[in-house]
Amino acid sequence: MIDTLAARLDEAAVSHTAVAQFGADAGLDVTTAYAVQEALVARRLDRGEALVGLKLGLTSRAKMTQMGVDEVIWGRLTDAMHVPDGGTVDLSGRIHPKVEPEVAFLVEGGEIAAIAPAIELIDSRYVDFRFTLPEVIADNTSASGFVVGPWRPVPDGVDNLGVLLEVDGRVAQVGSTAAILGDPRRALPAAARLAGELRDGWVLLAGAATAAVPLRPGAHVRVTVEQLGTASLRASA
Ligand code: 0L1
Ligand code: MG
Repeated sequence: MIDTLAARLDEAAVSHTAVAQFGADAGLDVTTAYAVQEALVARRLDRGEALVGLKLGLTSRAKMTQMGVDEVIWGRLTDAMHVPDGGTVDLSGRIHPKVEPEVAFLVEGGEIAAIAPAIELIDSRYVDFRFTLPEVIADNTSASGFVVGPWRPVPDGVDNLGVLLEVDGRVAQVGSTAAILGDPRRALPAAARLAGELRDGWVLLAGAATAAVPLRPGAHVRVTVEQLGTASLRASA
């Protein structure tokens, strides 16, 4: 069952065609869902992609309440998901992408070595972006892409930095890093506990500071995090 579900999600991503939710008959629980995620990402690694980090999801109280859970979830990042800062995201390779403003950490020796403003691109492989908690875990927590702005040393106190998400120069979302686990630095112990490993040089996406917004063709997206700077991307036409 694990391989069958992983194959279905992989096919959806590769063909850019959403799949129906698995439904109660699949009997997916959280433990099995992480096994599906591992099998799903293994297919990407078999095609030559490399693991470059981890992401946390459902890190805000609002998203946890929405999903009826009290624990964050995690997913895997590969090099093929990386979009250079200021680069273009090819929308023909996506289903119904959204962007959300995040904070990224660079991990060295099990510690946070640097911090950067970031954009996560999420793109559920399920129809209408609808899923249960196990279903979204199996789908690698909707991970599809990420942009990391310039790295810098972690300033004192990153627990309440202003965050701005602009689309085509207009403010789309305003928030605070406080929405990320109360303090985004909590992402490190959470990721170590949940994923069991954090390799040197890995990127850790700590979570979203605001709700996600749909990524439309041709849109220019810029995220600004107070004291950290900006990260940006453009969507293909
Ligand atoms: O990164 C995230 O917080 C997304 C987690 C999965 C839920 C979603 O796709 O909105
Ligand atoms: Mg996210």
